[in-house]
Amino acid sequence: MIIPWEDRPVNERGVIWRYSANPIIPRNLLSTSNSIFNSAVVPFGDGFAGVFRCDDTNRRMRLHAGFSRDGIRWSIEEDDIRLTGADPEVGAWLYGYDPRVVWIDDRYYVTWCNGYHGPTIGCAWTADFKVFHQLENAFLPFNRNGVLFPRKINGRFAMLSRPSDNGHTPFGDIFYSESPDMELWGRHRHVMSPAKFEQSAWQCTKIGAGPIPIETGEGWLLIFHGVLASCNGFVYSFGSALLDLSEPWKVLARSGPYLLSPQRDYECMGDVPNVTFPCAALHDPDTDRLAIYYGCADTVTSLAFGYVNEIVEFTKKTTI
Ligand code: BMA
Repeated sequence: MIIPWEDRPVNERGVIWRYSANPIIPRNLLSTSNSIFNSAVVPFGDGFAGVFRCDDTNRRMRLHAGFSRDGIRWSIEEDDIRLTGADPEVGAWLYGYDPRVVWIDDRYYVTWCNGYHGPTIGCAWTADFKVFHQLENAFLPFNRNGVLFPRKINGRFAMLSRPSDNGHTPFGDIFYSESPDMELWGRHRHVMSPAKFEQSAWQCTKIGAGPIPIETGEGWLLIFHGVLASCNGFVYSFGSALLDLSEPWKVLARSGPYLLSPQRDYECMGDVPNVTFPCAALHDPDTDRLAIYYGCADTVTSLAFGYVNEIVEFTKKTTI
């Protein structure tokens, strides 16, 4: 597997750096897309597949499957994903956004923010990114940012989520939950609250898990977004934390500085200005390279690169 990559620019001082050809997915890739952002990708076959958040020109929030040989140039299906197999009460589609995708045991699981009397965490599985089998919603409304761990922990599926409200939640902590079967979720544990404003303002209003956590010798590396409520609205940046491997609700370290914040034009201008929102990362364990996919200004999708061991060191060194 050769993941997307570009070496660190000579004068780059950050722990991670942006792809020079960002954004990689334009807002109008589909004939009916208003915007394509906050999307998730995984290795698949000889290349990659993904679930993309495509808001259409009715401004309805839809999920579409996509495929790529190199992880950079994407072909996204014109038709949105039609989920199958759910109890009709749960399966009636209202809206879906901010997907995550992960391989666990023998199949790909998809989680997303699913409309059911308010936002909650929808779940489905697929083998081929053509047929998506819908499962029960993981939680009651209101919840967002449901992110599965890439393997069972202590014999159970494990998920991070962020309980919220029905609107533009100005609060929010990350919690951990377990399930024996991907249907019944419990053993809820608190993971992290927003930081204190005086300590780390970019993550002081609300936080939410981003890509699927990455297992390292130092713990689970979690890349998460954080929000600052500025006088001009929310600003979404992202940083990193290390969670205990067998008790992931225990935070071992958490970066004070962000890894990346909205600074480029395509991050600062769009349907929602000043948003960088990561939903996926590809890791190549042989080279330690990491390619992070993040939505920009709720409009387009971009890539950033780094090395996992450098991000782990940064997290420990700058922990709050
Ligand atoms: C959050 C979610 C994200 C979005 C962000 C900024 O609440 O809706 O999809 O990127 O707001 O608008």
